[in-house]
Amino acid sequence: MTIPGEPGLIGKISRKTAKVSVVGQGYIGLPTALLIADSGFKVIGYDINERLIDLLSKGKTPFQEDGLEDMLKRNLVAERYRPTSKAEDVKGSDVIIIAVPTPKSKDGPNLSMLLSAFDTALESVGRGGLIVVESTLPPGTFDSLVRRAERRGFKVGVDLFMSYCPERALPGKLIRELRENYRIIGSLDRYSGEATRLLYSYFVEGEIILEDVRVVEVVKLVENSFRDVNIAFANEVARICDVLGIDVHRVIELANKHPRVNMLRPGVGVGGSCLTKDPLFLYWASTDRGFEPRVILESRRINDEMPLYSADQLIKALSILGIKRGKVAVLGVTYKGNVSDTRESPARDFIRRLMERGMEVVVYDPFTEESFGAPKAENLEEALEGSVAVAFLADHDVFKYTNLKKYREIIGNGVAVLFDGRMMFTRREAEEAGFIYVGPGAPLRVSPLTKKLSSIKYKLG
Ligand code: SAJ
Repeated sequence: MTIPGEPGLIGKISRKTAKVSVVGQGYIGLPTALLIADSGFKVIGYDINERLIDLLSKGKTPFQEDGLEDMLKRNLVAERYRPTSKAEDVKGSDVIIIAVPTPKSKDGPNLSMLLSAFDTALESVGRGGLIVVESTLPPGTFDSLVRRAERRGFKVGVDLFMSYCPERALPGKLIRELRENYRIIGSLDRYSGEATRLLYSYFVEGEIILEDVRVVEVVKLVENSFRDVNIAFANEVARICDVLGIDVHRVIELANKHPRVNMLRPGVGVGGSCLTKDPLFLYWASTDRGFEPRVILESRRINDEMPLYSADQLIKALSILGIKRGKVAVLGVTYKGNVSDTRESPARDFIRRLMERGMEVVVYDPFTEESFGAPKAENLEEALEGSVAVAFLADHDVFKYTNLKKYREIIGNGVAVLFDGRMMFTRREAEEAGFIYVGPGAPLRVSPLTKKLSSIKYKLG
């Protein structure tokens, strides 16, 4: 099947003469297109967003990922990658990869972008070509895409090949994980799977496994549900520790010494476009077929409650310290550290609640312009000066590897609470710098050390 002289699709892929197009130039489509271009193919990067295409044509990426901009520049110069918003440029492609978002709506998945991208692919793919879906699919969707293609007159497995190869790379480490992770490919026929495997083998260093497509649909959702459920457990333990008045840090540290325990980190909440919807795709698919999952749904609820719970925890701590109003410096509003993505970020609800309760919120985040309705500080100093609390919501390295004493000095005199939304510091570190430490699973405690190191008089009770 992988003989270079073979006249069909596999032959073209093995000779690298196949015309490859990637529909959707976002978080996954762009790096995937560039990796394929890097491996020697000519790649069309198609997106309906003209402003994005404009930006890419100038060699600029809309988000930050290590190595991405260099890859873009070098493939533009080598004319191996061409961004376009014209659907006719995709026409006659031998391979079309679909990497558009499949978001959730209120009661179910929203497949409108996927279906429109799929229709573009059907209109554009050459005879005997391959359509690979990278977008996350709810169970049963691949089958309905096959039927959609057949309604348009294609014979899947004969004159059109189709596969599902869900992306599973971690934002923040995208290029590395797209290269190194193992991939699973689902298809109904062997040729589709083998053609996809061959194409991906040019840039994937990890193992490539062919599997029943129905299994692949579920695996992708189970992976993200597993992570979401495990974070929910950590968040639940954090809330237990809060009411018991003990530190979750130490509990997790010690529990994780057990050979079969590996707890994740509690925090201000779970954001991003993946964990906030994939578990629900699984929940909806199962509920529709007669079994209503409980752990998955409850975990989503627990994680969704964390931003407001966290904001209330900070407000309560300040109120115990006698502070009803004041400036809160929110550091980091992206959904996690070292990324510029703010989709579904817990910072949104956290900031809204603080502002509703009369706090003066100022945001500082070197990764994004977003500030969720709060004023933005030009720099760290401006954010910190005169604040009563500093809330770390995204664990960017610039914050994590910082000198907390410097932060405390910039704040100036008065009570300064450090709200640790991402378990970035220990209580001791914060207290040694002169902060009062609080966070999910880190209840308010004004220790003798804080009292000694700080010049202020606490009004307790
Ligand atoms: N988070 C915690 N505690 C933790 C770990 C994460 O609160 O211990 C939070 C993060 O701060 C963030 C959210 O969870 O708000 C999600 O972050 P993440 O790093 O766990 O995952 P994502 O959403 O960036 O990427 C996930 C990954 N899935 C898994 O690890 C199983 C990635 O591999 C997938 O490719 C991606 O979803 C996707 O696109 O589906």
